[in-house]
Amino acid sequence: MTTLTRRIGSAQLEVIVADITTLGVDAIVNAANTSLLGGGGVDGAIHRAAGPELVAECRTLHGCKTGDAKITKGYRLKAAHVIHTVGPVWNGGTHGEDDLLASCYRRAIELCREHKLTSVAFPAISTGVYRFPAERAAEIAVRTTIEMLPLAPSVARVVFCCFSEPSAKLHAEALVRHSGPC
Ligand code: AR6
Repeated sequence: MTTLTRRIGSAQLEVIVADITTLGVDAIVNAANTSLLGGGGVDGAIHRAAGPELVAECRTLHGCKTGDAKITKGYRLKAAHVIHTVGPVWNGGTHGEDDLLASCYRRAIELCREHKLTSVAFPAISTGVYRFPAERAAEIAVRTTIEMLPLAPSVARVVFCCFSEPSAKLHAEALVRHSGPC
């Protein structure tokens, strides 16, 4: 199984294959929709594991724009917080999809900085129901995260929590490209 750990500056970046709802990090990121009221995929799994208090808090947030992110508590999750972000629906790549996906990672890490969080786990945002090509998404995820780290010194650990071996391989390859082979 592909797992990889790289140190970049003072932060550790990891690629793992896991169910993100099981991770004991300060925040897990949710690949939500603009309503923030739940859905399928990782969104459904996070809401199921967090319990009904999560959707109750989400109702107070009045949705979220594509490319933006909002934070809630984690309720019954091991993670203390959930950062809900809304990735773009893939529509051929000429509708700003790359920038919107990068914005999800940027806004999530900005929230980590604002809330002084030290560890955060990302799913492969937009690569499921929203059909963003997996390799292109992994490159954007890793590159944007690494670009943001100097601006978020509280963040000591970032986990790319993949749900399949092929997804982990793509994230590991991107991490090696951006951090060197050893
Ligand atoms: N842990 C980690 N990753 C997961 C998990 C899990 N438990 N479950 C799925 N994934 P998707 P999107 C992976 O479809 O493409 C929802 O209905 C999955 O394999 O969850 O951003 C929302 O409400 C894929 O790699 O999110 C929106 O309407 C990745 O998570 C819409 O789907 C993202 O797949 C968002 O679509």
